[in-house]
Amino acid sequence: MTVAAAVDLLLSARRPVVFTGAGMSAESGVPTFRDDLTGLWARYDAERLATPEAFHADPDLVWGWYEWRRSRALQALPNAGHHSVAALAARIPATTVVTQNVDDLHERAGSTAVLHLHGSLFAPRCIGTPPHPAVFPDADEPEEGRRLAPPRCVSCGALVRPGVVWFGEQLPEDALSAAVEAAANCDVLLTVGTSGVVYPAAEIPRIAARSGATVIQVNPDPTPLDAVSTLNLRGTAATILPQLVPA
Ligand code: BJW
Repeated sequence: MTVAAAVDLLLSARRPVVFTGAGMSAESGVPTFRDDLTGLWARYDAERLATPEAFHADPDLVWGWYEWRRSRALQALPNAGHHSVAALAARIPATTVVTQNVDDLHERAGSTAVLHLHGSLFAPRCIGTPPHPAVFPDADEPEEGRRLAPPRCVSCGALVRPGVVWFGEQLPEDALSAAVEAAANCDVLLTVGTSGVVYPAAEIPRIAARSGATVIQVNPDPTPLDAVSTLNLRGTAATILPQLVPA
């Protein structure tokens, strides 16, 4: 299948799904999850920091890391790929956008009702029972990052934690079931910038493929999702997506 055929397929889709991972925001300057860490975090491994165990063992380290990432995400701007995703949904209102990203760049490009499978950097919550949202102050982050004690919940005094989904935690039930349903009922699924190795999110394109949808993948590198993709477009989100959704 050629890129031109992919454009026709995508723009004539009745219920497209766009499924995105960290590569979607890479050209906005947000490092991918599996890029080497920098600054104060250079000697740590992201997979080990993104766990409830790490937060309980060293809350200042983990909260500091998330505050550093939140400040980087705040400074970033949506790239041409995010704008193309929003443009697709403007052309085909039945489009569903499912993201594993914890930034808000899809929303800032104009996408609405984005399904966030792994939570958000901007929705901290208290670790008390039952979990409840928490207000937290804006930190003035140094370039290299810093250890930082998490704030305490004003209503119950428990620690505030990042509102993201860590390894071993349940994904938000509503977002996951809506994403599974959209994948099972879509005719085209566009997967962008994900390594496709973190479950259950990595099932989303596989569900679409099993249900008979055409899967188009955009990624500069091979991934395990190559096997379920009808078309593998080797390139970056900001260069390929504007070709798929011409202005
Ligand atoms: C570009 C680009 C450019 C670069 N343009 N592309 C089945 C099998 C095996 C294991 C499991 C399984 N089911 C569950 C598990 C365990 C685990 C898991 O999947 N582990 C695997 C690593 C082996 N899953 C879980 O623990 C999940 N929970 C769960 O299953 O709970 C079950 C449960 C049941 C009952 C009770 C309790 C629990 C939770 C997973 C949560 C993942 N969270 C993270 C962190 C979020 C917060 C944070 O950001 O800190 O989510 S991990 C991390 O990976 C993050 C990402 O969303 C996610 C996916 O990463 P992504 O987006 O694919 O990024 P990268 O960096 O991996 O890849 C970037 C890609 O972009 C690359 O391919 C590049 O080539 C490409 N690229 N530049 C386009 N410009």
